[in-house]
Parts: sequence; structure tokens; C-alpha cells
Amino acid sequence: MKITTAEVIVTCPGRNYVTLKITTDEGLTGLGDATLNGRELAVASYLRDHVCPLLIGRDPQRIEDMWQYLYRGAYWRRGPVTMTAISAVDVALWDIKGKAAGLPLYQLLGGASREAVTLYAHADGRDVPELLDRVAELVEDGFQAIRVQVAVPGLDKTYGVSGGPPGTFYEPADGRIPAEQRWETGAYLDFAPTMFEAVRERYGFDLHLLHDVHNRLTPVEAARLGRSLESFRLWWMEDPTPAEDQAAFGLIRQHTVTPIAVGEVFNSIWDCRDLITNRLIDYIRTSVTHAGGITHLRRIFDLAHLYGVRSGSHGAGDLSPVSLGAALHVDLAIPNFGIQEYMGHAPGWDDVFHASYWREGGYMHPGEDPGIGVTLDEEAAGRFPYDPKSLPVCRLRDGTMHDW
Ligand code: EZ4
Ligand code: CO
Repeated sequence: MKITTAEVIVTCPGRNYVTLKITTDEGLTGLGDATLNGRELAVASYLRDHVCPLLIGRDPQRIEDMWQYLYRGAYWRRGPVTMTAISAVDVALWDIKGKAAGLPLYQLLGGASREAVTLYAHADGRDVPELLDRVAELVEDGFQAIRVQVAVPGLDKTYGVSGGPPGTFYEPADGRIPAEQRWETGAYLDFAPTMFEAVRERYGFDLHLLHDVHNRLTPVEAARLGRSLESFRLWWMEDPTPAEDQAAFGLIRQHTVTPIAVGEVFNSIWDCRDLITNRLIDYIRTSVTHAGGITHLRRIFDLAHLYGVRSGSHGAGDLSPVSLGAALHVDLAIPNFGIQEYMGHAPGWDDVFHASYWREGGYMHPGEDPGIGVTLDEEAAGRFPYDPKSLPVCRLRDGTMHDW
């Protein structure tokens, strides 16, 4: 079998997605998600200008060799743009392998280790009563694990809060130039326990609660937050500090038993290694789209398994339905699955993408279609042209640049 074409499709059904489509001389096609939110065209160019020409004529069945060829074969390697491109190639080749075998991808990964994939959904509120209403809707819908985010009183915009109904929080909403948000750590640290207190008071401890700090704290502030939330028994506290400084997690760990999840911006096993082997985190958030595709993500999850760390893949709406489909196959198959983030996609996504995956309450399944089970209607994709958007930036009250 040989690869005959490799095309990059950029489309915006509600938000921007970059999809790689690989076609073989036997007429099989495979899709891979290449979306890097706010930097979409950089990956599209890396693929079109530097990777696609290398693929033509190569054997799509040699997935591991292709991965090594694109990773080790590039002198300038790693980084989000390169690794998102490699991920897309890898996922597209697994899609083709599944179709060639006539099997859903999870069967090629060793078969199902569970009946379905447990999800966590997002609830947010402009205030605590609004959060409680959103949580109620999600509980009604069958979710047993919910991420909660509430606007911090006194801040005009808080990460993760849209005020819309469940599933409508889509970062970002702004144009080419990033919106500027202000941040006040003291107000957040004082306020955070009150939202969990309110949810626990209403729902008790049956519901799993998660929270994304989104890199806003210093290590000792994160330690204080984790400690102040211990009695609410979170499933996890996500990205408490920016993860470039990995030794910082040792400090957080010394002070709190609130579980920690990190890694949605990680691109390779090298980014994860120290946090995992030093047992500084409980969940690894790497995704199929940004951490080297199925081939490399499995390698990361296997390392994590050795150290009792479970998966908790990033699944925001800026990862495409192709990404979600691929993630569900991995989630179903691996021994150390933890939880899968589920945000859904903007209304109208299914005009362009068609997916075999299905959801029932708080569970999903990738479906039984051969390969990944997600297809793209190119004619429909053409009706939704690229719409440049940027993620926000964040400053402290005095104007100092901070982490968004
Ligand atoms: O900010 O996917 O846990 N989820 C997140 C997301 C990220 C976006 C960035 O593109 O942190 O909301
Ligand atoms: Co996050």
C-alpha cells in the first residue's frame, strides 16, 4: 500500500479545525486532527509545506517507522507545531490501519478494557447560584463527574466562565488580537472554597468535582489552594502552576493531598517524564492531538501506568471530533484510564464531521466503525471558511503580564 495524497483541510463549523486527510492507492482514507487553537495556520503550513510532500509514495502501514521518521528525522524537533503535525499523520495512519483490518481502532489497541469511557463535563457560573443550575442540568443529563468554574467576584472575566448553557463555553471568542484579562490571585484563593462548599452542600459527595486553575498560581499559592479544598475531596486540581518548573510540584505535594492533573500543553513523553516518575501528579492530561498521536500517547500512558498515574485526556472543544473519536479508542483500551474531558462541539459541527461515537449520560463509546469512525464532508467544510481567533492574554491588576 502507498500513500497517494495528503491534504490539509481548514474549516470553521463553529470554531476552527485543521484536519489532515491521507489517501492510499487502495482507496482507503485516514483522518487526523491537526488543530492548535489560535495557531492553526502554523500547523497547516508545517504539514503542507514540510510534511505532506514526504508522505507521498510511502507505506501507510508502517506507523511506528513513520513516527520515528518525522520525529527523529527532523533536526528541529518537538514543540507544539511539529508535534501536532506528527500527531495528525499518526492518527490518520491508525485510521487507515483500522479500515484495512475492518476493525474499530480500539480492537487493534488490545480491545476494550471497560464497557464505556467515563466523561467529565463542564459547569460554570457567573455566580454560585448559576453554577448550581448548570450542575443540576448536567446531573440530570447523567454526568457523574463535573468540572466547576465560577467567576471570581471583582474580576470582569474569569477563565472557564461563559455564563451560557452547558457545552457552550468555547475559548476563545475574540478576534486576531488577544483580549486582555485581569487577574487577582488573592481574590481567587479566598473565593475558591465557597464554590465547592455550595456544590457539596447541595449534592453531597457522590458527584466527582474537578477544577482547572489554568496556571495562575505560584507553588506556595497552589499548595494553599489544594489544602483549602481538601475537605471537598476533588477528583483533581488541574494546572495549579505553569509546568515548565516541574520541581514546583514537589512543593505543592508536600502540603496537600488534593490530586493534581497536568499536561494538556505537553507534546512529548519528555515533558511528562519527571512529573510521572517522581510521582508529582495523579493524572496526565496529554491528548492524542498534541502529544504525538496514538503511538506516542500510548507510550506516555504506559509510563504513567508504571507509576500509578492515570489518564485524563484534554478534550476541550478546540480539539476536533476526529481527536475525540481517536481519544475514545485509546481511553477504552488502556489499563490506566482515568477520565475523559468532554466539552462537546459547537452546534453545527456535525454538518461537517460525522462520527460513529455515541454518548449515553456520562459515558461515551467510540462505536464500531472500522478505524477511528469519524469522517469529514469536504463540500460542507468548504462552506465554513477559517475565522482567525486568538486565545486571551492575562495581566495582573497593575498590568504585569501573567499566565492565561
Ligand atoms: O484553555 O483548550 O482544560 N481545558 C482547558 C482548555 C484550554 C483550551 C486552550 O485551547 O484548559 O479550556
Ligand atoms: Co485545562
